[in-house]
Amino acid sequence: MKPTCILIGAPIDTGQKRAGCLMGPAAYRVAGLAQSLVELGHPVEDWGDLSIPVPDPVSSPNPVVHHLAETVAWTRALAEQGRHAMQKGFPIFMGGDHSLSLGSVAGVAAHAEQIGRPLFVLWLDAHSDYHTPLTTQSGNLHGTPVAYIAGRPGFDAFPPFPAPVPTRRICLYGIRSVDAPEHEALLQTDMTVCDMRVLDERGIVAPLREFLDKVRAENGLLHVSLDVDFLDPGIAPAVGTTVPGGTTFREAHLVMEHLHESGLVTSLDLVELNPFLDERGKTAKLMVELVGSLMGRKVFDRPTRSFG
Ligand code: 6HN
Ligand code: MN
Ligand code: MN
Ligand code: MN
Repeated sequence: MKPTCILIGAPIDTGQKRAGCLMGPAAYRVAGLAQSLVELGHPVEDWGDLSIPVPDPVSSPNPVVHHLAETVAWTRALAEQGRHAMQKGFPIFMGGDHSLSLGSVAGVAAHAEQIGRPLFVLWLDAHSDYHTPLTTQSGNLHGTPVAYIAGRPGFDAFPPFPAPVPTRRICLYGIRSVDAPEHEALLQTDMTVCDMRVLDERGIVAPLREFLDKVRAENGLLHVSLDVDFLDPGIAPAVGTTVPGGTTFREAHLVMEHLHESGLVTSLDLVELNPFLDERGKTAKLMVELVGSLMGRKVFDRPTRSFG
């Protein structure tokens, strides 16, 4: 029996300054995400869009940080819903900007801890998102979730992360924009950092296989966080933080196909889609296709693969 896909919409715009990501969940629905999963044989439950109560004000020690109270409220709501969804099936968190992952991964981590399995995180992104609310220069909290997940200090306004993920279980994949304070902090860790240079030289598959082997060896759960800017802006223009030199159409599908074949992925974020910047739904449709590949769609279905 294929796992039930649970769609959770999180119309979040407050982790950055360009309006539009809040239309993301609607765009995924219009682009046919649920239908495509049903065609692949997955039961689908759409739990609708989350919302947050008007938050109490929170003061920030770093004056450039904006929308801290709203982000904390989203984090609580998503962590709660995410944990619940993990008990029922395979959650797909539809953002919303990347501040979504502060909460989605918190929920997933709480579940992993409860069932006593290690959580691994694969971060498909142009950016490392390793700022803390103290180091961010833009004040945009979508640049901070990896630090929260890894248990870096500086998140005092947030609920304590349930079970911080050791950095050796986190893999950044496709990155090509890292700020100086992030770079300095990353060098102090044993995180697997597959920047674009690594992928250009080694190919898109080999480093992924190595990370998946680690997940398998430890019987881990694997959370995948897919930022639209992982993709080259030429194929995925609907994102506020475009960085040239991203993955191609086939590279991105190949990553998803390998993730499917691994059988290891247990939850997924779709983040940073800004439908207001899209060209006739092109990016939303591509993201839905990529989810299709991750959930089992094949270009040509052979009984076995013999590529080694
Ligand atoms: N994202 N490092 C930049 C900042 O503002 O901190 C960009 C962050 C991008 C965030 O990819 O979700
Ligand atoms: Mn990101
Ligand atoms: Mn990004
Ligand atoms: Mn940054």
